[in-house]
Parts: sequence; C-alpha cells; structure tokens
Amino acid sequence: MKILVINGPNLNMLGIREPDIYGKNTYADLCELIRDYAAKKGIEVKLFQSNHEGALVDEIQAAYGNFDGIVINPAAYTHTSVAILDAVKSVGLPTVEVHISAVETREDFRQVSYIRQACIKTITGLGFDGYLGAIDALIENGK
Ligand code: CA2
Repeated sequence: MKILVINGPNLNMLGIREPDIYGKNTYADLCELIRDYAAKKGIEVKLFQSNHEGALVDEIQAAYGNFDGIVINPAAYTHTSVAILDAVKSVGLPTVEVHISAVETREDFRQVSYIRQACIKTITGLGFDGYLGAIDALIENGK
C-alpha cells in the first residue's frame, strides 16, 4: 500500500512558534514519526509539503494511479480552497483530513472545511498522532 501525506502552508514552521497550539516538535519530527510508523505497518509513504495552493493541487493530481490513499492537512487552505476539494474529488482516492489542533474549538473561520465532504474521515486535535490515525484509517479502508 502506498500513501501520500500532504501538508499545506506554514506547517514547515511547526515547532518555531505557537507551541501552545501546535506543539513544540518540528516538521522534520513529524516526517520522522510518519516514516517510522509506515515502516512499522509495512506500507510505503511519501511526504509532501508546500505553501502554494497550485503545487498542492498538482501533487494530488499526480497521486492518481500512483497511490492508494491520501492523508492531508491543507492547513489554512482547508477553510478557503475549492481547488483542493476539486482535486481530491477528481482523483477519487480515499482521503483523510487531519488537523493538529482542535479546529472545532477555535475561531469561526476555522469551522468551515471545503475538503471535508470529499474525505472518508476527519481527525482533529490529536497533535501529530492524528496523522498516524489517518494512516490506520486508510489501511482499514483498503482491507
Ligand atoms: O490544526 C491544524 O493542523 C491546522 O490545519 C493548522 C493551520 C491552520 O490554519 C488550520 O486552521 C488548522 C495552520 C498551520 C500553521 O502552522 C504554524 C506553525 C508554526 C507557527 C505558526 C503556525
């Protein structure tokens, strides 16, 4: 099984500011956690991060025919991007939405998620562990 893990804008800055919301670990720590977990589960994983909406759309499109599922934290684009929603719909791959923070307890503008309707599951507020839960959900979905 091959899973693509996508992170959106500013998540490369994890651990640098706002540790009360996003924790004190870095994006490199997140990548290591996911790679170790994938190895333990015997699956292949690719990690991709971009600050650019079009680059995220390109990566989702490129997953078609090459991956069995997508884990995505679109970050701020969660709340704005019809383009990312359409990209996920266009490839038709099982997709899990992840947020490090409990978005449902935060500002009103974070209550909207465009991508959610195209996802088999949404995980919020579990920190980095949410990505591991998302991988589990895709493995379970593929059985
Ligand atoms: O909780 C999440 O994972 C979010 O997707 C993170 C996004 C935010 O816009 C979403 O509403 C919820 C923000 C990522 C920004 O990451 C930072 C990293 C370091 C310092 C400040 C922000």
